[in-house]
Amino acid sequence: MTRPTPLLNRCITSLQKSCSRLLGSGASHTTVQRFDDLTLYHFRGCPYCRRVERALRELGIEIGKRNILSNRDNEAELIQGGGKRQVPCLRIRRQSQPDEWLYESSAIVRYLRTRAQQT
Ligand SMILES: N[C@@H](CCC(=O)N[C@@H](CS)C(=O)NCC(=O)O)C(=O)O
Repeated sequence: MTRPTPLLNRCITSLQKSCSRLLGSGASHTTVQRFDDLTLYHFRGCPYCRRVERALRELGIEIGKRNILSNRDNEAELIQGGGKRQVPCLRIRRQSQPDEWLYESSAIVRYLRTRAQQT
């Protein structure tokens, strides 16, 4: 068989990239990164939480999760630490500094994207 020309090679590479972008948009990562400093406060049925959970899957990030409806302690922890009863909320533990409690799904997804790129 004859070898593909450089132009054909470039076309194949470009097609492969487009396909993986299209297929990858809803797919999960094969490699998973675990971030032990992050915890997501959430509850089932919350559309904003689903948005964050989808981003976690797409980015291949695994973190701890605390459901505030199924566990009153989790709810109390969120209100006391974060200041309000709103989910999703991402708790970010920092060394020798107070924890950060990040509200707003769009801000959480942005933060997760940055973290995924750092490693
Ligand atoms: N703009 C916020 C909206 C979050 C939101 O409205 N969450 C609802 C649950 S879906 C909530 O926590 N409401 C307060 C409550 O249920 O007490 C975001 O994008 O995260």
